[in-house]
Amino acid sequence: MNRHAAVMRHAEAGRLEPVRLFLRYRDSDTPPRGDAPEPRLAEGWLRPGTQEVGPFRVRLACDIEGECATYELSLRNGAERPLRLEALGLGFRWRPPRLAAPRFLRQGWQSWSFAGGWPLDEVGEPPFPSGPWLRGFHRGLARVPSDRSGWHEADLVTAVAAAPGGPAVCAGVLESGRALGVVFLRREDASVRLELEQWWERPLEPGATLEGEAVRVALGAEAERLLEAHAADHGRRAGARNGAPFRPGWCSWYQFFHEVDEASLLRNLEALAAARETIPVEVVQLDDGYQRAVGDWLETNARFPRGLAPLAAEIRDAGFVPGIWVAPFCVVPESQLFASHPDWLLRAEDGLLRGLYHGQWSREGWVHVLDPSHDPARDHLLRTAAALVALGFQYLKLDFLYTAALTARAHDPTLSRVARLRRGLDAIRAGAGEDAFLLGCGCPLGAAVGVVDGMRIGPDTAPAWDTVEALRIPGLEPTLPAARNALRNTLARAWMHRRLWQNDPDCLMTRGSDTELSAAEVRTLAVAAAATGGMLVLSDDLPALAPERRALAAGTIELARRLDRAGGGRPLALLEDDVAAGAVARGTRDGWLALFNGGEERVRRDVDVRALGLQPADAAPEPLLDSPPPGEWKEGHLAVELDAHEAVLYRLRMLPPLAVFCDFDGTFAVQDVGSTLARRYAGARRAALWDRLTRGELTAWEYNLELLDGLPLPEVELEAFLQTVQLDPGARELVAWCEHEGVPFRVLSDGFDRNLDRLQELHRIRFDYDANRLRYEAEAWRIEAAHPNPACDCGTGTCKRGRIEAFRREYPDVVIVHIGNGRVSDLCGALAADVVFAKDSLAEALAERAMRFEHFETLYDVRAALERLLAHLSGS
Ligand code: 9PG
Repeated sequence: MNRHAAVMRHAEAGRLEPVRLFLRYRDSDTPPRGDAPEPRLAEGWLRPGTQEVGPFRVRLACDIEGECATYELSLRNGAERPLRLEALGLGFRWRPPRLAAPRFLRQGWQSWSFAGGWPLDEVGEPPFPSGPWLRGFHRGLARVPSDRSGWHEADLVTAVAAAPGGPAVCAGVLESGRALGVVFLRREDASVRLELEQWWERPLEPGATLEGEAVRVALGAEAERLLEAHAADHGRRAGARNGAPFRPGWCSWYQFFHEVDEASLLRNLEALAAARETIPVEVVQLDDGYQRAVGDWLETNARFPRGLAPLAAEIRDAGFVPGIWVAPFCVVPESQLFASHPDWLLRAEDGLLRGLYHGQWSREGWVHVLDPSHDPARDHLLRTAAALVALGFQYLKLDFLYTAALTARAHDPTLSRVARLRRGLDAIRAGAGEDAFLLGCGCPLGAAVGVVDGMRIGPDTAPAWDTVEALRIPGLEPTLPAARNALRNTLARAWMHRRLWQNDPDCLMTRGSDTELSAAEVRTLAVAAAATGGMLVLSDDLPALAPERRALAAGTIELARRLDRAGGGRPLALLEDDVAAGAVARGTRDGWLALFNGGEERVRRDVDVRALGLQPADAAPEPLLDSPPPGEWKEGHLAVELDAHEAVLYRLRMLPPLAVFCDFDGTFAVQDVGSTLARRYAGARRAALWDRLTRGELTAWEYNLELLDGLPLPEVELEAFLQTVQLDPGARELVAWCEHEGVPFRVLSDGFDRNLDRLQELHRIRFDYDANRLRYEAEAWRIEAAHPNPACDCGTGTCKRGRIEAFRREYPDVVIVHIGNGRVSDLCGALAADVVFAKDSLAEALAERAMRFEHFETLYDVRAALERLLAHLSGS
C-alpha cells in the first residue's frame, strides 16, 4: 500500500514527497505554566483518509492540481478526557535536482517583523538574544519546541530557492483567523524538509471536533511567482479586501511624532488643499499624539483643545477623507478605560498582562491589552470604531494589533491566540462598517486577511537610514524604525499587494531638512514605494517643503498610481539578499525597472532588460524620480553603478506581445510598382521571362535581374510614376496605431529601397522596411538583392520568411503577423508568421494549402482585427 499521498513533480523543481502528519498535544486541558513539560508528539501518515493519531481521529483530504497541492484536515478528540491541542503539522521533503546555496524567505509574524532572503544553512534560526517575551513580538511562537532546534523558521508562508535564481518550493498555511501558521525548514543533504505547523493552543472536550486551517504547497521555476500565486489563492479563500482605490494620503507621524498639535495639522490641511492640483492627496490622517491617554480614543489632550469632531469636519470640508490612528487593544493605567474596566484586560499568570513597554505612553511604561475574547470588551471595540467613523473618520489606522494575540490568560480559553485577535478585528470592522478603510499595523499578517483593506508590511520608516543607537535591543534591530528596515520589507513582501490587501510600505518623507536622509536615500524610498505600487502616504510639513521636494512627492504619487494599476512590481532575485537588488513592473505599453543597493559598498548592477520582457526598440531607458541615466546602455543590456543606499528607477518600453510585417506592392500601396513599370518599360521581354518564371526555370530574383537590371528608365519618368502611386486607405492609420501601441511595424518588400524612400516622402509617412537595392547608373537601373535566402525556395531578393525568422530568434515570445497579397514573395512570409492577413493570390494560395488566414479588403480591416488581437494578448 502507498504510504504517502501522491508525490508532486515539476520539470525543473524536482519532487515534493509527503513525509508525516503530526500533532502536539497535552493530556489535560489546562494551559501550561512557564515551567510545564513540552507537549507530546503523535505521528501519523500524510495521506488522504481517516486515521488515529495519538488520541485524535484525523481526517485529511488532498487536492493536487498540477504543481500545487492543497490539504484540508479536521480532527476529533477521540479520548474520554479533555485534551489540549497545541499544534497540527504536515511534513514534506523537497528533492530538487540540485541544491546549491539554497535560500528562503525568512518571514516574521507581523507588520514590523523581519522579512527577507536568508541562507538555508545548517545552523537554523539564530537564537534570539532577548528572551521569549520580545521574541514573541515578531514570531508567532515566543518559544519553539525543542525538536525544532537547528531548523529555520518562517511565519505564515515561505519559499525556498534551490540555488540562486533556481527552481523553488513555496509552502504556507492559508490562515483564516483561527490558527497560527509556522513553517519550519531544514536542509538535509540534497533535500529540504518543510514542516507546516498550525498552532491552536486550545482545549478540546471529548468528542469535540475542529476544522484545521488549509495548507498549500507548490513547486515552480521561480520563487517570486510562486509567492504571488500562493497569496492570490490565500486571498481568494479568505475573502481578501484587495480592491480599494489607490488613494494618496498624508500622515502626521513622521514629521511631528508625539508632539503633533492642532495648529500643525490645520496648517498642513490648508497647504494640502492649496497643492491639490499638483499633489493629489486624498486622505489626511492624524497619528499618535492627539489622545488623552492610550485607550481613551475619543478624548483629546491639551494640544487638541477642541476635540476630534471639529477636526474631522474641517478635514472633510477641505475635501479630504479624514483618517485617524488608534491602538485599539492598548490600554495604559492612566486611561479612563483602565480605571473603569480592569476586568476587560488580558491577564498573565501573575496578574494583568503587561503587553508591551512604551516610555511615551504611560508613566511606568507598561501597556495593557484589551481581551477581545471577552464580550463587553469586544463590544467596546465595536462602539469605539463606530464612534470614530460617526465623527467622520472613514480611514482608521489600527496599530499595535499583535498585542491581542500575545500569550495570555483570556476570558475565553477555547479561542486560539489568533482567533482572539480576529474576534477583535471583526468587531472593529462591524463597528466601522463596510465602507471604512481599515489599515492594519503591527498586525499578525494571516489573521487579518479579509478584514483590513491595507496592511503595513514592514517596520516603521524613519528620517534616518539606520536605527537609533539608543533603541537597539539585541534581536530587535531589523524590526525597529529605520529607512533601511522599511525598504527591505517593502521589497520582500511586494507579492502580497492587491492579493491579500493593499500593501502599505509606510510613509514617504521627501523633505531635505529635519532629516538625516540624504537626497539619494530619499529617492531610494520613493523608488521602492513607486516600484511596488502600494499605498502612498506623505509625512512632511508641507508648508516647509521645498519646490523640488514637492515635485518628488508628486512624481512618486503619480508613479505609484500607475504601477499599482500595472499590478505592482516583482522583486528581482528576492531571496538572494536581505534587500532585493531590484524590481520590475509591466504595463501594457510601459515597463519599469528599479535597482537598489541596500548595502554599504558601491555595487554594479547588470541587467539584460530583454530577458525581463522589456524594451524592444533601441530607445534608451527613461530615468525617473531624478535617477541618473544608466552608465551603460546597449541593445537591451543595462549597467549602472549604485552608491551605498542608492536606487534608480527607469521607464522602459514594454516588449509588445505583437509585431506586424506588411508587404508593400499591392498591399500597403494600391499599385504594384515593380510590375507596372516592367509592363510599361520592358513589355516585350516581360512575357517571355514570365513564362520561364512560371515554369520554374527562373527564380523570382533572377526574373527581376533579367527584366530590370540595366533597364533604361529616366529618373523623371520614374518620379512621374511614383507620384501616381496611392497607399491603401487604411495604411496611414495602421502605422499610427502600431506606433501608438508600441507594436513594431515593418514593411517587407521584394521591391526597391529607392522607391520606398521616395514614396515615404511623397506621402509624408514613416515606416521601417526591408527591400532590395536600386541605384541609377548612366540613366539605367542597377539592382541588388538585399536579403536572399538560399534555405528558402521563394527565390526572392528579400526573403520574407528569413526576415521573420530572424525577428523571432530575437523575440521568441512575440506573436508575428504578416499581411500580404501575392503568392510569390508573400507566401513564405505567411508560412513563417503566426497570424496572416491575406487577399488576392496569397489568399488563394493559402486556401489551396488549407492554411488559416484572415481575409481583408483594406488595411482598415487589419487594424480593427489587430486591436482585438492585442487586447486579447495583453489580457484586457
Ligand atoms: C505611533 C507609531 C506610528 C507608526 C507605527 C507605530 O518597536 N517599536 O518600539 C515601535 C514603536 C513605534 C512604532 C512601531 C514600533 O510605530 O508603526 O506608523 O503610527 O506607532 O506611535
